[in-house]
Amino acid sequence: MSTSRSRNLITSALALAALCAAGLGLTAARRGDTVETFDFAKSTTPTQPAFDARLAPASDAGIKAFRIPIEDAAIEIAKGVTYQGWTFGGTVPGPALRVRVGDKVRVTVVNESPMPHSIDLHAARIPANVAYRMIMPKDSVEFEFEARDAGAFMVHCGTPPVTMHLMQGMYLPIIVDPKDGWGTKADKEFVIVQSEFYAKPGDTTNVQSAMPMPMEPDWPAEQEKKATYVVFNGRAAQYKDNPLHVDVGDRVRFFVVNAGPNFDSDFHIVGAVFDRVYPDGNPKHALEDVQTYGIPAGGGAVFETVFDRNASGEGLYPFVTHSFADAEKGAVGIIQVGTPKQYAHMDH
Ligand SMILES: [Cu+2]
Repeated sequence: MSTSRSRNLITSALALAALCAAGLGLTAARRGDTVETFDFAKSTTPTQPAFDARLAPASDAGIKAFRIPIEDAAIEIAKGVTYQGWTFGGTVPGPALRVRVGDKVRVTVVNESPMPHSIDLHAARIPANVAYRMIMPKDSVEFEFEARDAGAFMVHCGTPPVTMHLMQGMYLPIIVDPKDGWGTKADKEFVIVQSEFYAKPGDTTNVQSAMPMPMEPDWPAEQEKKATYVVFNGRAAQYKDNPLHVDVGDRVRFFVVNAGPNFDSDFHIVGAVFDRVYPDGNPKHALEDVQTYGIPAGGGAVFETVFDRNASGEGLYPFVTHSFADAEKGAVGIIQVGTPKQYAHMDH
């Protein structure tokens, strides 16, 4: 055997080994050993001009690791109205998490605020006393669970009084996709979290400032369930000025979570009918051709509709909670399909 030929053989063997390694890598990826990390101290959901409701697909990574800081933040709960909130990740709602059934979900919550908080993740089957324990300032909690149930779930702070931590803004959505997807291909996906704010003007005693003070929690109003604002994604009526954009013909999937703390959400799109609703986000529960679907506080559902050219085509479509006192307090937005030539007058 000539030197050059043996060298070629060695090269081939090395190439084969490399291919095998690559193959093993693929198998590993398919087995779901790949870890994808999301650090919400480093990436914050844009909230201007409106909270970004668009949702990217979940990746193939079988292990998804989320690091979520708890921090106090001034948030805008209506146009020009600020509120001194407590947050997951600096926004209200906190960042949307997205995983698939079968994924291992690693959660690390770091308390960077001056008071005790905790996390309660409705998508997890896990001993609550361990995962959902109190997290003192500067402390953190870390746990892992396997996502077993598809759906749109609420995540929130569970520190007593829970209502106070909810009215301060401590909630976020987690979307769990079915193992084989939702059965239909959506062209656009959005996440919408409904919640209430109970707010009163901030204390101006001893404050000399030209700026209006942030609003503060109104505990008696909350106990009487007299909401100041009812909102989608943390700010009253933000999607009226900044509609959600879709194209004519799009199948659109909405993941709706109702964080409450007190009201139901009666989710409805004016001018459309839902082809499918998955109560609690379970594909086995699919309902067809639904006008309005109620989501309890602490619940979620998945909605699909198609903006067909010859039906709900080019135009403007308000989405609301059909409990209209709540819509008038801010739980209203607009879906803009295509580029309508003129804006119809709409009072929704
Ligand atoms: Cu809390």
